[in-house]
Amino acid sequence: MASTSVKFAGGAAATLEPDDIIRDYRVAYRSRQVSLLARGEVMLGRAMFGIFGDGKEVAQVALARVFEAGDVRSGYYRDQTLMFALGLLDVRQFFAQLYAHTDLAADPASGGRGMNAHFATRMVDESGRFKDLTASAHSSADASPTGSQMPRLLGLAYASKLYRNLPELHDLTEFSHEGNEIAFGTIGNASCAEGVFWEAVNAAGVLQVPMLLSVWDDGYGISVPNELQVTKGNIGTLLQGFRRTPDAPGYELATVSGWDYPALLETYQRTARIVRTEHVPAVVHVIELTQPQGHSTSGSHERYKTKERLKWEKERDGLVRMRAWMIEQELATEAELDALEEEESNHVRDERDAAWNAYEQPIRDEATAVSALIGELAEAAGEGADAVRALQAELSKRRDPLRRDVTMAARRALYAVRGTGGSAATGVQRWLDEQKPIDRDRYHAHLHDESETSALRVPAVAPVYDDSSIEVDAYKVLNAAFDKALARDPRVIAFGEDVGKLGDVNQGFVDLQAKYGELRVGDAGIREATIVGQAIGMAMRGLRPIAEIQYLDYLLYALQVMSDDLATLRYRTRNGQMAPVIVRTRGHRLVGVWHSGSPLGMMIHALRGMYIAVPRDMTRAAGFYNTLLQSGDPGIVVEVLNAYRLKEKLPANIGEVTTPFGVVDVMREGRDVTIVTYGASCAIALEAAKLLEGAGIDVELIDAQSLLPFDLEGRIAESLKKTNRVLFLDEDVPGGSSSYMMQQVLERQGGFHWLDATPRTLTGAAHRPAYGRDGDYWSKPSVEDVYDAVVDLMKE
Ligand SMILES: Cc1ncc(C[n+]2csc(CCOP(=O)(O)OP(=O)(O)O)c2C)c(N)n1
Repeated sequence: MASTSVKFAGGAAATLEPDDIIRDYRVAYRSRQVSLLARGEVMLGRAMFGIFGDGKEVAQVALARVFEAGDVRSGYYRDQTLMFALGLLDVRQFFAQLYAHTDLAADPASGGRGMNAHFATRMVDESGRFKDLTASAHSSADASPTGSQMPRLLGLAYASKLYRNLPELHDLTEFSHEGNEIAFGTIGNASCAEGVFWEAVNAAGVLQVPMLLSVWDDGYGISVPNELQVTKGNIGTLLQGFRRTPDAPGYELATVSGWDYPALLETYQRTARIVRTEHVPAVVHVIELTQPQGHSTSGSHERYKTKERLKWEKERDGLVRMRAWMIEQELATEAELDALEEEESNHVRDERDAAWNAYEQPIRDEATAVSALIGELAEAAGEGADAVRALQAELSKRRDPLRRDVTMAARRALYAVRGTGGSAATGVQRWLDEQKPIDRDRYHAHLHDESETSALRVPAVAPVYDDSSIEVDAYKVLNAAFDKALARDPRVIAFGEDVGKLGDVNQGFVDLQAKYGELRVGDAGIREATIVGQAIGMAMRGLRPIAEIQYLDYLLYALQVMSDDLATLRYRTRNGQMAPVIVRTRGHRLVGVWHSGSPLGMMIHALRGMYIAVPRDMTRAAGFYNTLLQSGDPGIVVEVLNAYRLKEKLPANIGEVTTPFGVVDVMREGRDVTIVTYGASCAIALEAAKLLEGAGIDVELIDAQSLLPFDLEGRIAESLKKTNRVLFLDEDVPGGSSSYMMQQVLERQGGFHWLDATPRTLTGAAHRPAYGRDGDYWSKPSVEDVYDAVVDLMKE
């Protein structure tokens, strides 16, 4: 083996010892073996689906060389080699995830929840607190939608900018050493056709953040070639307009072949140095990459690649080229590399077997236990014994039983004996009961923060009014609360369209940029998806972003990011990562198709994993912000547009007021009928209740206050015990969040038992509101509509 170090063009840091290079080859080769054997596991039926990083190995060992402790990755499913090289993943863990092993010790990225090759490190400890993120490199948790790593990547990089430029953050050394960390992104060439790619790339250029993005270009997105993905068929060409010049900030750009190890090393060393020191974003376009086994286990690439292309790919296989280069450089002999490869092949095979046994043995043990239990049941059963024996035989026959096979056999055995079987049946039932909490933990736990920082555990603090409490325009209540929050905690960062200089379109942040600076209260471009993504990345690195979406109607652009990334983050990492983001927005009735939205049904269905508050006034809104700021949960607060104009009394303790989630407010007590509503509809319902007094109808009016979660105390069902009638009122479409409220009350709270009349909903029309006050009157529920609906209900 050669003993001299190898110097690459580019000089400086680009010197590697031969042992380092051999280690890189070892990791790259190991990774290839993983791809080959893992594919076999899918073909064998031991895993449902496989997608692997073959063809990208050499680029990734070179990229790993420039990572430092504290750096963070936001990438996608091709990055197994990078993860191996960084020591953030081992072979056994890779296979454990392939098998969906639910033991966190086996699959620390997701505890069996993530799909194969969805990488993540544990950034949060068991008690729900951030670990010291600067002690090692980390990977944010991958998600499947192509391009979805981009908005989060922006935020991970932006956090470094804040940690560097805000001295008040410099002592938070468990998150950053003065912003010295790079956020590394990876993306496939075809995913660069996604809108969020361009939005994030543009924003990173505007913000000048330390982001180094690698585009792994293998020419295709599954079967669709570059020519049909991006203009000119070349993402690198398109990005040239982003290149920085002496008089205009922009991007550092580089192009390098994915099989050329020395060139890759040199490119990454040079680029990372610029990104880290100058805080300039960079894209490295890695071209001529290959995909030896095709896109995934779902189909073969021979179906869409020509023979010539397949031959071309073979010739450019990075492993083959790196091996030849090492021999040519006399870094290793053929025999030495043969030996290394054999060692790695054996290692990967052994680790695969160990991962499979660790996954399968506990299930086999469960199958044995249940088989014995239902065997006893067959003996004791008064009827159905043959059916139970058939279930037992079927279970025993399964070579690789799944956990569901075991549970299904136990449940169906009980169905078959129809209440006979005595103590044997009790034994089967006991086994099922014992599994319930275990399966809950495996498959349901950690949708929200379950630790002491849960938003549901933040103590409620009611507003306090004293002699000095004056009536002010409602926005001033919010403004005072935000002022206190910014003063109290340097991690609180507010941003959005027109939030900085203007102080937002309704003045919640007015004058606060002047007081706290542009980085604490800032303007953002018009880019809803990456406003939310920016907040996700920032929150994952310890900051407390309040990200504003100017109007609720425009939340749709950010909905994908919230639904796929933010709302699933804690769940998909099984409590390994969190992003306590606050999304601030304003909505409900104003005017017309695009400024009157109240699509709460859409939100509560798409955003499980977040909390959603719909406060009817700004004091309550301020209270929800204060609650969320103390918690580890992400949430959305929807402010009521037409409540800014009203007057509210400014509480003396506005900095401390907290509004609890899942607790309703009874606005008016009454005997005859319960109206359940929230947000802007509260004022409509209150006015209707006053009119209904004249008709001798006494309304109990309940403001839900938060929809996720919804009335945890069951207060509404209590109300139904008294009134026996209920109307669910809101501005969403028919069957939207009104139906959700109905399900929560009638089914979850058991409210159905107390009803003497049909439960009703009164909602907005099925279409968006027509423009103008008249359009509003006929599109959204009016006071008169509520009056009529209640009178009608009382007739029943
Ligand atoms: C939003 C979305 N659309 C479609 C898919 C299905 N899909 C998965 S991978 C892929 C191709 C991605 O190609 P590229 O970005 O070039 O990455 P590569 O797999 O080639 O590394 C597609 C279309 C997806 N996961 N997400």
